Amino acid sequence: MLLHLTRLLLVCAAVLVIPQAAAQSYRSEYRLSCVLGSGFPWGQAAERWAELVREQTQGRINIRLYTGASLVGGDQTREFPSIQQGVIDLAVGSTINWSPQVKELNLFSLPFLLPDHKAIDALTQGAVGRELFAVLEKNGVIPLAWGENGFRELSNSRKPIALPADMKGMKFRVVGSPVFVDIFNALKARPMLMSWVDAQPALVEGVVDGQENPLSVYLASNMLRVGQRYLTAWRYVADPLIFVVNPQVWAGWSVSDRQIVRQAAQQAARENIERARRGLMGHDASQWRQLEAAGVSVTHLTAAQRAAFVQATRPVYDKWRKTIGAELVGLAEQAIAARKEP
Ligand code: X2X
Repeated sequence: MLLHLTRLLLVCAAVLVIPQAAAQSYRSEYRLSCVLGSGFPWGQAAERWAELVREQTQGRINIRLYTGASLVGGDQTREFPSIQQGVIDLAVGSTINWSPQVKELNLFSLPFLLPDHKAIDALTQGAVGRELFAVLEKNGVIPLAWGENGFRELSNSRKPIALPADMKGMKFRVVGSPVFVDIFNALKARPMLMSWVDAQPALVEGVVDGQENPLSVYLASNMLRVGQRYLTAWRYVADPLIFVVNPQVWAGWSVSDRQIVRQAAQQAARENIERARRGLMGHDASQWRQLEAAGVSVTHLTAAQRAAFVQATRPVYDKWRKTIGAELVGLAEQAIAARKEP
């Protein structure tokens, strides 16, 4: 009887002690990595996530934001391995920057796969999104929500671009995966891989003629000031963002705190997508108008011009379909075909 009681007491003690032990593994601060700062929808998304978590955990989880990919010396393509290794505890990262390590994430960089925002949603909010989250978990991170940097448009300092032939020989800064090198080579341009940090001086000094980034990034970093006067609305690829946590960090939190972190990521992501798309679409095209008012020369492609770009980059699409996985690409194509058009 006494033995039983002792055992029972030991079990009770263990039950009481375990959560405390887990609680003791909370750190005073967690490091959140992000490429862009609070002047951009992307940086705002990271800030919002940190703020919601701090508030809702009453400061138990205190997240500090590191922008400019500063935890990896500005080399944004090293961000993913650093999350795996625990140098970074949390991140709001772009599929482009993580695609060198996670080949499936190149899906969003297949040229002209995604015609509109509904197509992005059809992937991230459906079976493809779930499959990619499973891939990320296998790669040792905990994915929590999809956000958005945006459709990437083309800017340059030299001339309007409406056809692949206009790009011939021009130097463009690209980042991330070799798929971008393939795309710009297929268009007979000269791609130069460099980080966002290095891209700024390269644009100022004219080391490159142009670059590609979402309109929000073009506007917030004031690319007109560095001579990027010509903009082509070609929407050739998009980069969704992904909110993730390192698995050891995740395991150190109580179940209810994990729930808070997950829901906060989902809320910050919803707000981020809304903001990233604001001013770009039909009834509210204010971002485009803002550009034109500032003196940017904007080229909107006709259907025939777009078709010329699609055709020129088709071999890249076919090559990368195999690298990404024909099954996953097939699933994505089906989901896009079945979406409700905007
Ligand atoms: O470096 C870029 O172009 C940026 C900021 O858009 C990414 O991190 C993919």
